[in-house]
Amino acid sequence: LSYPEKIDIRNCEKEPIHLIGKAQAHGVILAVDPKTFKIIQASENTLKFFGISHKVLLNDGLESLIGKAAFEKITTAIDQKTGFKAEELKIGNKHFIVLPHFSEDHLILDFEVLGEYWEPMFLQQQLTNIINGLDSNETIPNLCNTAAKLMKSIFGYDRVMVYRFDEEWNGEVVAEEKEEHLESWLDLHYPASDIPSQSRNLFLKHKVRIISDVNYEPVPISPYLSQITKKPLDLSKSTLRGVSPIHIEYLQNMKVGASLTAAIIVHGKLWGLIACHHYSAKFINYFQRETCKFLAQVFSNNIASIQTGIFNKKFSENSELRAKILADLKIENTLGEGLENAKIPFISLMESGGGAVVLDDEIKLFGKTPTEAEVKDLSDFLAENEEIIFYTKHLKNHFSAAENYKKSASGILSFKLGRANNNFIIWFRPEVAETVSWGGNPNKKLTYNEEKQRLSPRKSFEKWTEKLDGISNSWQDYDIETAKAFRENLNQCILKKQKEEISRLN
Ligand code: BLA
Repeated sequence: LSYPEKIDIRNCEKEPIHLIGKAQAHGVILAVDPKTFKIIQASENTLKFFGISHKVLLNDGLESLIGKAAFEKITTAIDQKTGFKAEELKIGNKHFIVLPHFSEDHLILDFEVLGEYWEPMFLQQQLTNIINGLDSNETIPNLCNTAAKLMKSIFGYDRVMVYRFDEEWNGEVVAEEKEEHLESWLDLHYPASDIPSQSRNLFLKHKVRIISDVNYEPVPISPYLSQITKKPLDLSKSTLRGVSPIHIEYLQNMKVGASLTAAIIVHGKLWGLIACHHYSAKFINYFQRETCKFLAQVFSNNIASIQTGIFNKKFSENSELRAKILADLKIENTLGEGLENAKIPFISLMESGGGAVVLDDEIKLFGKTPTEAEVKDLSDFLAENEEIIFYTKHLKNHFSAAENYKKSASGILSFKLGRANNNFIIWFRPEVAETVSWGGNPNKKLTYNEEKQRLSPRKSFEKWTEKLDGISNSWQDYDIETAKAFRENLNQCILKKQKEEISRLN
């Protein structure tokens, strides 16, 4: 897909934002051929920053622009494959920081102004505050609140949000720290399409991104196509990559003037974002962004360790319950009868409204469930499924008949028993009547301009609420591990029974 192809709000996922061919206006992007060290592409704002027009720079050697010392550091890093460091340097009488990286067959250099200087002592204090502040939280909500507070106090954005993704990449604002006069967006939900997958994937790479001035004039990179690859430059790792016009429109509709976004990555997966808004232009420099990266990293590690603690606790509680249930299973009963007679119902192994045992065409129901006939149909559907363990919080998405019993079974977790394909243990989760609401007054539509607001959190919220139908609470990793372990236990029981029967027959 070439850029700019017609991208609108229906095909966001397709926008190749890494090939945008534009820079943000707060710095200069140069592309250098690493064989000749000639500048082959440049953002068209070099006159403003370096006092030299981009036309003059093109085909010039890099060394004459950045000086011998900086040039040597960069070439040494290339020779020794040591990885680049940010370098401070002077061009004319201006101080810059240059951030080199490789992209395909180009050496890309991002030049930014040095910006606000933090004394080492101040920096050290911030790092200590980050570690101490974040380490002292025992729950994820507390941790998120602390992270938002720290971000606000260190970087001073008007609004700081911790934005958490669900399994389908919808998001929710789970913590917020803001200037008092702003309306709160805490607890608001947004659909996955607001941050399309290519944007989320980039966050795994660059981790922190600023948009320093939402109302900026995008700076073209000239020439648009690289002479090496005959394609636009891949700016995935450039800190100065221009912003998708769609996202700019979104921010403008929110009246936001600048943003800082940091990735929260837990076990290699994007868990959420720290999203900061400012209501005028705002630049934070490279060193400050590194501090932000550090904060996000400590935050992420703490989430991982709290999650592990929760997992271990739940799993060990469940192990005890499982042991009790198994102790009650009598060899002379069928498994269905055994689970029916056990003092502890198996459905209590995890949060659920009800459950079913489907075994050798016999169905036993526990708690709140669909009818027996419906469970029979459902198990026919499950039998066709390859997976041994199947779970969803949105069953009717997979199996439309589930519309009829979404009240009791919007979500299911099931596993296949033994070697047969049509024996199951199933847990059901009821539909959650989510009490989500739009912050502020949803009826105050007087000032609401449909066309202008087509890309705005309020529109997104409407889109998101439409999707709420027939959804249960999510299955957690400890639920899934419990199911696996219980399956193992029951399979052992089945084997034992089969063995006894065989020995009886002999
Ligand atoms: C990017 N959208 C983003 C980003 C955020 C959001 C945080 C990353 C910002 C960045 O890269 O700096 C969304 N921001 C939010 C949300 C809140 C917020 C939900 O503050 C809630 C408070 N966006 C849309 C639609 C499309 C879209 C409908 O709403 C597509 C049709 C696209 N969003 C879009 C794109 C990007 C983006 C393409 C990447 C921007 C870029 O990196 O150039």
